Amino acid sequence: MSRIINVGAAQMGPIAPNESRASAVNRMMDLLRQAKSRGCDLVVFPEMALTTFFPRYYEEDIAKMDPFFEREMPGPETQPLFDAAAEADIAFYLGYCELTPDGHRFNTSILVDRGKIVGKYRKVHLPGHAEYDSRRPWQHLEKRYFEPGDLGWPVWRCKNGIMGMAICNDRRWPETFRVMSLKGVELVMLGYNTPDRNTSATEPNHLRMFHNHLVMQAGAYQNSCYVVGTAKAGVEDGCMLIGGSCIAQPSGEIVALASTLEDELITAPCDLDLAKMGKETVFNYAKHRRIEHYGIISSQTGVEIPEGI
Ligand code: CDT
Repeated sequence: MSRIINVGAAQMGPIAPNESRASAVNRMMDLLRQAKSRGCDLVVFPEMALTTFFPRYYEEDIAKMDPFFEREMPGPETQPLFDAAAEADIAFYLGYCELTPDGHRFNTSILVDRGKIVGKYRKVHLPGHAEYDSRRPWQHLEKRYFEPGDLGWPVWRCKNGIMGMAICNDRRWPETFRVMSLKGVELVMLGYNTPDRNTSATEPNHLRMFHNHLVMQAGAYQNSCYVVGTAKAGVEDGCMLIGGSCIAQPSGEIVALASTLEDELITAPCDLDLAKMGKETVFNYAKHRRIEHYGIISSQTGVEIPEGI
């Protein structure tokens, strides 16, 4: 039986700080309609797809940011997206900010199929800082507003494949992909909001896009899986976010690439059986991994230069 699924990366242009959930959801429903007309089975929306990327703003009292969080999912404003996707028989990944009933805040994504949440992921690698930094033109306060995810990287069976999720900065860390690929992942979905310049150090701006693709293509190749990366792009309240949404196949090659900084759907037929070749040959983990040498990867966080070298 063929395991070709049509996948869409539904890039979104900027979301203004005062843009309503209803407006963002309408934009996503329009992208879903396009996805239906192009035969998609699965659509990946960006990180924080319902609101502006608010960690660029400092608030002393973090509860003042609660309007950017969802207390229920789906809620009244997101239910129409769930309904439209169920009607179209399209599964989707959605990034949003989660406020739990007991007061925990996470940068979260969900996988929804047939109107039901089949998977939830909470961002593990939170970038940025926790306190106001006067040297930056804008802040990146994810460490202030969110707790690190507490769910690890589960994988789920969906659309005949094994699927996993990650969020933005996670793509820069090989551990993200490797944990999921040790569970057989065949397709990793990932939404991002990436400013076009590094505000913590001096670095040529073009490297932002280079690194964006470098890490997703490497993740796809080294773990023999598809990677679907979807941006929120364009100028949000004066802060430029890169686009470059793409679908990378298990060879590491990009097979679909966005060309705008606006709402734009890119699609590719993804043959999940293509993931088999790498998993059975070069990256046959059972045959080739040498875990006796990998211990410090999970027992040591920072660099410790060995004594006497
Ligand atoms: N949202 C998010 O995680 N953004 C970061 C900004 C750069 S920090 C290295 C990212 O990884 O794209």
